Amino acid sequence: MQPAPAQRPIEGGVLSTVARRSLQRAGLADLAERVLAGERLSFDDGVRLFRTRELAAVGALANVVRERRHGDLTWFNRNLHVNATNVCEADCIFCSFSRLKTGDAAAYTMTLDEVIGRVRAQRDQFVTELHTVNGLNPDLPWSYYLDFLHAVKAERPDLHIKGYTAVEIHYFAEKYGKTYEQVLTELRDAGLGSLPGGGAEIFATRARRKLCSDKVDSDGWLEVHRTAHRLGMRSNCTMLFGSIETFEERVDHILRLRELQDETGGFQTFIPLKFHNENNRLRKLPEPTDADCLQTMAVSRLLFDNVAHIKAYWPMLGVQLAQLSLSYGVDDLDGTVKEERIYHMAGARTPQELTRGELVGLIRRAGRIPVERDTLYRTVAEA
Ligand code: V47
Repeated sequence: MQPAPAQRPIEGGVLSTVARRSLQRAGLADLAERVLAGERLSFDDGVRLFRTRELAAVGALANVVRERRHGDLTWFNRNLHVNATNVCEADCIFCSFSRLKTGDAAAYTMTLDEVIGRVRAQRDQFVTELHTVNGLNPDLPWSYYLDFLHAVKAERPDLHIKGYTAVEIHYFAEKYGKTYEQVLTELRDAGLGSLPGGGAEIFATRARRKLCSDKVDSDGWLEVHRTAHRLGMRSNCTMLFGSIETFEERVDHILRLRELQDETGGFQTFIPLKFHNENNRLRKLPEPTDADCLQTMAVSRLLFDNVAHIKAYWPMLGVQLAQLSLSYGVDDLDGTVKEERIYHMAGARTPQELTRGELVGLIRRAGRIPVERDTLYRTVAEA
């Protein structure tokens, strides 16, 4: 595994007296001292941080950790999403994108010509990443995925392809009779650069059974990423929060990821994904509040002492909340995200894309320094 790209050395962030007082009021002074001393937080600490109502104090503490790591630097990239098929065998109750059979009215599977048409349409755009995730489509041959990668790379050799969640990798292994290592090696040799963090949802068995009983289990999800890291590929990790899980299950999820990161060091960023309730079977559940979203970002920053970045995915969080989260532990806003479908089918009201100038403006107005990065967090340009 290549070492993570070097970060610029940064002056440490400082906790204000006001924040210290509210942490004391919340009974979190001991925990804050341990954070400031650089100590690792425990499961119980994580639960306390989720339970407290002192959001501003938790946010301030997370901000200190963020500033110690990154100062004001805030990352984004220019990326394009391609969801090549929404036909899916899995039955995740939170999903608004799939649960379709080929031939159903809203089902689609792109031909390679359509995929290339999309990539070609970006010919004059400075896009550095193609992010592709798909349904688990039983009607496609293995060659579809390899041809997809070869064709995109032939059209745009400079594009980094971040694609296929651990759920898809597991599905490919079962369906085409391969090991995780074989699947990943063949995809990598065809042009895959890294894995996105999707499909993790919530690892705890109780919640996972309810949310997505028929896709890869937690150990399988973690094993796919362990294998990718062993092969020298980097990946991201996510948590779907704000549906039916408890605070304990959120902390358990984060700590399982932290444990794997201790072992491999291959995760680049953690992305808490806000649950959306439209067009799926959880429509009666309220979505998490803005306060819960900010607290989840902050607690994630505090618990993940070994993952460099915390990302706010603006299409699901909302542009303004994503901007605000830059003071709650977040240091990355994903990217321009052209043509996202998964969240927009679940009711996200965010725009279909942000321009580079809009992202730069959002970051600057939050008092931070925008840095355009590539998928592997190498600086493309300081904006
Ligand atoms: O795995 C689907 C989530 C994920 C809903 O790695 C939902 O850089 C909330 O993983 N409400 C896919 N969440 C998206 C994803 C991702 C996004 C951005 C960046 C990266 C990265 C990865 O979306 C799924 C699932 O957890 N999801 N439906 C919903 N209704």
